[in-house]
Amino acid sequence: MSQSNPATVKHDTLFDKPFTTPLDKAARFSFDEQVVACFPDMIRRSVPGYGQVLAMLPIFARRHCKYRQQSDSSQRVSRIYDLGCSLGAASMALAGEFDPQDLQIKAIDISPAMTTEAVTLLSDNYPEHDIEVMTADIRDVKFEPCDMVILNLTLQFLPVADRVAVLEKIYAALSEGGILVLTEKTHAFDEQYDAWLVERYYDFKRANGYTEMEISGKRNALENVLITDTLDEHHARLDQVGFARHLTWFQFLNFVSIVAFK
Ligand code: GEK
Repeated sequence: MSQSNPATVKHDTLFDKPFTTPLDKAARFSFDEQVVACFPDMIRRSVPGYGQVLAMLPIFARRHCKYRQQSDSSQRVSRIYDLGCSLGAASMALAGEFDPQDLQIKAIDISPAMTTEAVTLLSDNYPEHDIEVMTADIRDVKFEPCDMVILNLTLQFLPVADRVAVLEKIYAALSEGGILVLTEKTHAFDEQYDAWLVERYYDFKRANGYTEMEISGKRNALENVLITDTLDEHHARLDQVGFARHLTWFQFLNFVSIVAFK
């Protein structure tokens, strides 16, 4: 089994330059071939804490999925969903830390450009792992029983009205003792705090080499595509779908990650 670091596996990364001319500013953001080509570079430079969150996924999986294997005399394989998998970075982070026989990963994304590339990356790097990549809308997927679900920066792209239904399906599919890891961009309820967080987020992007035109182009393209909730709204929704315990385990500016326990 290949033991590559997920941050350095075979991504032929093009530099992220999708919003560099004034006309590009009008483009609505979509996960097409142009985005796929520069995606690993874009997400690392524009999501604070992206690498740290990915690195913790196998650590969480080891605690929660291993427990399930030991408590089950049939030694069944742990099943993990990676929803909105893009190029499969979360699946790769997991595969890199588990033996092939211990995990079954189901990676799903609505964008065929993403899943086509994810299949290549995952099969090149982890040919022996049981990783199924599916092109589907997670709102339509019927989930099988599972031990861990990863929603890494994906729920924010669903219409707000559809979020509860997806979380309800996830809750129903999770085994007792299983976890959901929900990572999202958020906004603060307080306008002044929000303004501070957003400004410091743009400073973060500037420090990572983005120009003013790229920052404003991306902001316009994501308008009405990426719709953030507040942290309180996320926790209220998790309560609503039945998770009795959920904890914000990570926050970096306006990006948060929550673990919800079933
Ligand atoms: C990572 N998790 O690298 N059904 C399935 N996929 C969807 C849907 C949907 N309804 N809507 C959007 N997507 C990844 C990063 S990126 C985050 C996730 C970002 C997919 C979309 O095609 C895209 O690949 C992904 O959600 C969001 O750990 O680009 O900021």
